[in-house]
Amino acid sequence: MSKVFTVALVCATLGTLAPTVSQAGEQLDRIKQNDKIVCIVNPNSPGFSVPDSQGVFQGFNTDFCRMAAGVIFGDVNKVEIRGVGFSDSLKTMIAGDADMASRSITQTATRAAEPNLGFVVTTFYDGQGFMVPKSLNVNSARELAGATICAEDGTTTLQSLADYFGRLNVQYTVQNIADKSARLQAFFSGKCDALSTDLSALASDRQLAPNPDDYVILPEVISNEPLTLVARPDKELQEAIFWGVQAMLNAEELGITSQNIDQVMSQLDSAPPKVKRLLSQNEAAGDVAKKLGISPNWSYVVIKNLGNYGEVFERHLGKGSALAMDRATSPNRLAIDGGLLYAYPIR
Ligand SMILES: N[C@@H](CCC(=O)N[C@@H](CS)C(=O)NCC(=O)O)C(=O)O
Repeated sequence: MSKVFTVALVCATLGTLAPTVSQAGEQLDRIKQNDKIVCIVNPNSPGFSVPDSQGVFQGFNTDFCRMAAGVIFGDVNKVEIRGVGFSDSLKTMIAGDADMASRSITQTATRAAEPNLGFVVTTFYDGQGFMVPKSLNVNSARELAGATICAEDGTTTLQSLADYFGRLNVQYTVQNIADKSARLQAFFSGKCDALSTDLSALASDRQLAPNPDDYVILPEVISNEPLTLVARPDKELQEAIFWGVQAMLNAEELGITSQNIDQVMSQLDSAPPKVKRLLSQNEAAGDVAKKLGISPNWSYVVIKNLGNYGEVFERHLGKGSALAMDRATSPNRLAIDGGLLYAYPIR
């Protein structure tokens, strides 16, 4: 990580230091002039961002790119989604060459202190873990003494490995391979005993194995990885993205889905106050739209086209998907259900 950020600090532009109030929202204005938002994702991460047969990116993370387009333009398709490797994603954002990133970036203090990285809202609460071939007959990370572990520099991964095994006083060797395909190739061909990264990435990478059933994810979770949307620092842009995610969480709490939202809209006058505030242009949703300069029906567009948070999770990552994550035991369920997703008030 340190190497990336030494370069990054030198490269960071000073543009955002301009103090005049009139400049607030200039990035959002520029995005509107361009008639699209440029969003960075992982180029090949099943469930999170992967090109479909038409070459269009699909997945949990890409839906948050579309969410931002829906909030800003009232059209979830006004987005250019670019697949970029992890370290290059941070460099691209720092250099000011993209508007946002939706791709397994942990919000850490040192990254958040970078002038050009605007951390906005955590979309997935994760932690680092380990995947091993079943044939290794290992049931716990504690049994990995002497193992060779494939991991990636420029991420939070290597430091957490050192912390964890240092605490256990266990020796291990790291195969540090920056390129994702080369790293997976090394692991699947047996050059490493284990692969370590975020649990979400492990579940996704497992789908890229010649036979996913040959691999198992170990139970240990060795770090906190709040995977967070990053935007160009800009008050209006950051608020637009933040409240777009909150609309998805509020909708889930209120039982509003892509399937029933038109029915809800047809009876909005007699709907409960919280529903009106979320969806009516005469209530909080409308006030927010005017103040931020975003689409007047931003919350409707997001829920209608993408769904509430739970729908997006289930579609790409849930039990019916290839990744088969059980949301009921995940931190990524609503706070009212015991999870960490706390819907901020739209009022
Ligand atoms: N969340 C951690 C780790 C992120 C991470 O390791 N991402 C890797 C694991 S899949 C990745 O996206 N690699 C693929 C790539 O570079 O495109 C961080 O922010 O440092």
